[in-house]
Amino acid sequence: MLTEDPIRATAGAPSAGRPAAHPAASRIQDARLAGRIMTAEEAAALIPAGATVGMSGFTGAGYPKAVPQALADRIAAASERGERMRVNVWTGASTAPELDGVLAEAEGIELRLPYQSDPTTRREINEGRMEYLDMHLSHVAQTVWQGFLGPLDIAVIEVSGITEDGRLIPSSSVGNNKTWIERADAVILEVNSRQPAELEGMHDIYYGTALPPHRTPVPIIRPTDRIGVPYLGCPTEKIIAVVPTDAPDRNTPFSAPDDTSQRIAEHVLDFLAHEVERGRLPENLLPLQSGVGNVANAVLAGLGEGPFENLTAYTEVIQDGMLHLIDTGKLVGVSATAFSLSPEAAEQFNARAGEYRDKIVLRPQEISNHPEVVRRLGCLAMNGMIEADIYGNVNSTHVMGSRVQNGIGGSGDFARNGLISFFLSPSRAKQGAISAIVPMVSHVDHTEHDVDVIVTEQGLADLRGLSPKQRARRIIDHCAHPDFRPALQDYYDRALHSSYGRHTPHLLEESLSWHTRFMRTGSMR
Ligand code: 0RQ
Repeated sequence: MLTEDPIRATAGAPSAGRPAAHPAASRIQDARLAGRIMTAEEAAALIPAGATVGMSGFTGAGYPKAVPQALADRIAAASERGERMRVNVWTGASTAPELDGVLAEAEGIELRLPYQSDPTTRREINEGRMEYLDMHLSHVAQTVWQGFLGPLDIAVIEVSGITEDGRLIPSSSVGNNKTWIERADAVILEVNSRQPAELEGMHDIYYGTALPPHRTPVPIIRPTDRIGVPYLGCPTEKIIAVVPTDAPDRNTPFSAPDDTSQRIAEHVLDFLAHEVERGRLPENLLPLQSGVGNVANAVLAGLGEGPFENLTAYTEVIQDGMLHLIDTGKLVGVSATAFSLSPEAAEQFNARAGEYRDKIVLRPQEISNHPEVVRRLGCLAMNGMIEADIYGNVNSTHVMGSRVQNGIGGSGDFARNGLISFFLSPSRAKQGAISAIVPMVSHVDHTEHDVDVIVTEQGLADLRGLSPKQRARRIIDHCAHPDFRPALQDYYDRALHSSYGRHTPHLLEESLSWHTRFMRTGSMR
């Protein structure tokens, strides 16, 4: 949790004389842009009602920290006057209370994309007051370039500095910033002096993307290959405001892995060791992709204790576990698009950012998650899920088929294209009332064709090379919780004998009854 209100404490000083004293002022080296310093309120006033705004930010890192609050204040003031003001908000991924939270609270977002994890935003979406477009994170830039999402009016981008010749030093995430800057009619920059100056040189911004038929291969052969430049470019005339800030990223506290996460991690580590033994994976494995959250961190912590050396990662986010693996020398290189650290890990990173520079590359999310590169490198994709069904279809996004939790994020980019796609989850949710293994998922994000390995604390089901009926037996036996296993077995046995077809046996009148029972009684049992 933040201990101070970063917006009030650090937003740019009033334009009447004080900006030069702001700690971020020395980060604005370009004299032309120093002349455009203004307050967050002045900058927010440049965003018209109904605008589409592309904001920086990815998993709580590198999002603008002052302008969204000022915009939310404007929206709230308009509402008090009886006027309705709303904007469309595009980001890299999830942001923070100071962006999604305040704008959602003000009911100021008409449409949001592509990934969020903010409770207020989630409430607004699920109560039908906000439109939400959930997309594969690697697809966002090309969809924007194709024009399906309409024009982008303004980009609001956090950077960690501006060089003398106007190049932008990216912040703790890259996300879609390159695309937002290129596509927006006007750009507002927040220059955040709290981001370590040593971030300079860590980024790799690739300017070689194009739409078909002009696309050429993305020339990444090893996870940390650098194929671009360390700076974002933006024509100076496009920049209409520069707002100095001095505020930390929202960093989610990290709790030590619980028993369930640890058991899931143990199953994954045993499996990886087995794959090495069988000669199917090299001793240093293949580039790791790991989702966010405690289970992912537990797997990374387990790797820290395990026998694997010289590991690499080609992933979206760098969380605590990855930093720790770098510190222990086990992880020799990471490609990502953002950090997602606890306050303690962020402090440690900020103090020693320079030491990490040759081991970490931060890229635009269309490259960090690029299907071509993920397939070439053979990533080991490990993501969380809401539920899986007995045939291996996975729901990552919707509770009871209709309430969105967060979004698909990058899980699909990696699950479909990685060499081995793992989905990890406790076998039960909500104090045991819900089974994560169900007869039929209530929403499909990853089909049976994209899911190789399902892991719960009960065990691991390796589904590679198995037919639907073989998969069902393995998932029920290895992954279901004993409280639900007999009922799953019973469903499968009856389906086997009275299903319309015997290839993927189902009892359609019953297949979603576990979910309807939960909605009716509060339990799937
Ligand atoms: O709800 O917060 O109300 O307690 O879902 O569940 O167990 O804390 O697990 O934080 O790892 O999230 C799939 C959401 C899992 C995540 C998901 C409820 C549960 C809890 C969270 P509460 P946990 P996690 C890289 C990859 C998609 C994006 C992705 C996710 C809450 O992993 O968003 O993979 N994945 N990106 O109680 C009802 C069930 C449930 C359930 C869990 N079966 N039914 N509720 N919950 N299972 C990162 C990015 O792309 C940026």
